Amino acid sequence: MNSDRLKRLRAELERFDLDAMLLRYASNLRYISGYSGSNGLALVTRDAAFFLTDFRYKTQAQQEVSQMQVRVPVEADLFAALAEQGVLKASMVCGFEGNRLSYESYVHLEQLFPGTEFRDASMLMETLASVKEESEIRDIRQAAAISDKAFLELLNEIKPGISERRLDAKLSYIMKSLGSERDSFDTIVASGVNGAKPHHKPGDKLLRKGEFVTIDFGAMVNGYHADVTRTVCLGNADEKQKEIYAIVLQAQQRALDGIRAGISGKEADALARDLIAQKGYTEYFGHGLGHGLGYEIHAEPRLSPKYEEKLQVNQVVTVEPGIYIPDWGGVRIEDDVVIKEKGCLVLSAAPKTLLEL
Ligand SMILES: [Mn+2]
Repeated sequence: MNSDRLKRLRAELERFDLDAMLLRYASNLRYISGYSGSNGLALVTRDAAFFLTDFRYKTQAQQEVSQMQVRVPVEADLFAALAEQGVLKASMVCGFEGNRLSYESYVHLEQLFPGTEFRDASMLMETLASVKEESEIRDIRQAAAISDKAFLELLNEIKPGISERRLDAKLSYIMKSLGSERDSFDTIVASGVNGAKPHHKPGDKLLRKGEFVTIDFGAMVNGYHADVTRTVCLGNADEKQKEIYAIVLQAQQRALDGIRAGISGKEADALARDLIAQKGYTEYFGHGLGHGLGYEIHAEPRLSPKYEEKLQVNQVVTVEPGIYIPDWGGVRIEDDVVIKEKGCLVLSAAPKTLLEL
């Protein structure tokens, strides 16, 4: 685990005017402590750091957590166990993950720590994790490389008569065979008219000749996600399919060429959105151009019309324009990129010329 992260978190505590930060969410715990189990709690103050978990994860926590005092209380309620430690005092202002912690847990905290002020600091962790270290970029690059390879293998399986669900299962098998820890998220396989639904759930529908198939998938390496989408055609594409595919590809290329540190998420989004609008399909591109990724599949920063913040060097984002036409189908093309000062580095490399299988 990179020792710098705890230091950076403490700098953020100062910036957010907090005395402590309470972490309960798995991705955040992993980021700060190195712990990759499912149940844990960390409290980081300006000069101390405690990690609590239960008996099941005792050995794992001792192996993975560095730079924090590890406690494995008999008490199963980790909030109550934290109270017994006496480190979170009534005079303190403590940040918590307002976007992750349940309401029930929040109420419980207020009861256990009367006097302590709990303040939503969701953005603190999001901001901290959005700029990637070299080792993190290496893991995402590796996850993207496995995804690319898996896609090429999968091409042999994409033929008329196979169901979306079966294709999903085969892709998962191939990715794991190539070293993926698990699927980054539930793979989307959307064929024919189903392609009009950006987040279609693969079902029993069989693929047919003449249809587009959109596959949105990703491998995982050391907890880091890849998120890649390709759309292919079964047999020869017709004129309309060629037109839509070319627009999406051109929009994506325009974004890849223009994204760099210093422009806002909104400006990045507009690179692709303006082109799709010029071609007359503005209402058929109803989602943002992309999102950050790391231990989380959807994270800061966002590339969307509402995101005014500037992109920073070494943030990793997806670039995924799409056009979705009801009762017709859709096309999405998605790559993962690292933002650099003068441009961006594309991590995924599966072919993007229109494949007619
Ligand atoms: Mn995505």
